[in-house]
Amino acid sequence: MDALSKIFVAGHRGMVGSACVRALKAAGYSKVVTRTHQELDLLDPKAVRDFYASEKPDVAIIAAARVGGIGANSAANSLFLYENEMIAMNTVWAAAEAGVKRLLFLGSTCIYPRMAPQPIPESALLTSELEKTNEGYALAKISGLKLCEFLRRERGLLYHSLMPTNLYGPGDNYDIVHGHVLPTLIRKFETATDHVDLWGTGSAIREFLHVDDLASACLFALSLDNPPDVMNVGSGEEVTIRELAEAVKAATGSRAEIRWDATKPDGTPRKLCDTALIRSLGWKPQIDLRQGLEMTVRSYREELAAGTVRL
Ligand code: GFB
Repeated sequence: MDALSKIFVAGHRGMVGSACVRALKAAGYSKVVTRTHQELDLLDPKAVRDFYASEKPDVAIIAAARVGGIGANSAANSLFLYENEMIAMNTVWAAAEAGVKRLLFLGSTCIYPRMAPQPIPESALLTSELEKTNEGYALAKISGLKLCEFLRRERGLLYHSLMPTNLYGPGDNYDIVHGHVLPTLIRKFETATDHVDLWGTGSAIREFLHVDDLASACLFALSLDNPPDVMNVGSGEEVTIRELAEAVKAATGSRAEIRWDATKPDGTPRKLCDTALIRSLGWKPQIDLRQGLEMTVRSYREELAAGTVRL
């Protein structure tokens, strides 16, 4: 990939896609191609084939997906499987058919087994059962990364994948029911009067990565001549949901009392990815959780004031 490459970013209005576009532009890539959902329905194979045939990008970054937190996933595994499978198959297969030479597919560390060894190495893929709350999403992402792997082996195309840990940052979805835990907690503390109701027991352990760090990992992966098929991307910083709640409370300046609703699921008990591989090749994160939380509370307030926040 060089400064003159034409780069298609699928999902440029989402948190990950928009961070990739910002990072590409900041790095001097001026030929970035995007399409809104109205302009191109990624669930429609013919529309996606026609798009690649007419635009002929050199590189594609597949950041489009139906995403959501534990509530959204567990209530609609069928939809998460169907839409993400279609998006993955259409965007990757049609790219290969159109002769796109390089493609970066984005997944998630929820593709790994529920009881994977911690920190989770890439080799844990498909070694035991998945976490039930997000099985549909995980299966679709596993199909996508496998399709990239097969096309690379069979056709010599440089298609490869990154598996980021739980992400947060500007442009996140702050929907209380469907959102991921970190943005949801920001909104709950920002709108609380005297208490906040949080889900589960607070004992689950998660790792969080700022989306701008993921975007830098995407550019890094695309700069490698012979990237691994699958690489984890994480911060290496673990917190319990209880510790996260205290950190969000501090970052928002809230005084609300925290109450736990143990009737709601904890999900995977622990999810820390092993990032030895990407670090050994020369990438590392720049934004720690405390700093990232402050930046994100600020961007939430700005998005709210500008009327652009996704709720
Ligand atoms: O980000 P999250 O919804 O999803 O975090 P996962 C869920 C954890 O946060 C659970 C606790 O332990 C919840 O019990 N939690 C506490 C809350 N309060 C809340 C709350 O108000 N809202 C939410 N959402 N959680 C997702 C997958 O798993 O991770 C996706 O479902 C994807 O497929 C994503 O892989 C990165 O970390 O459990």
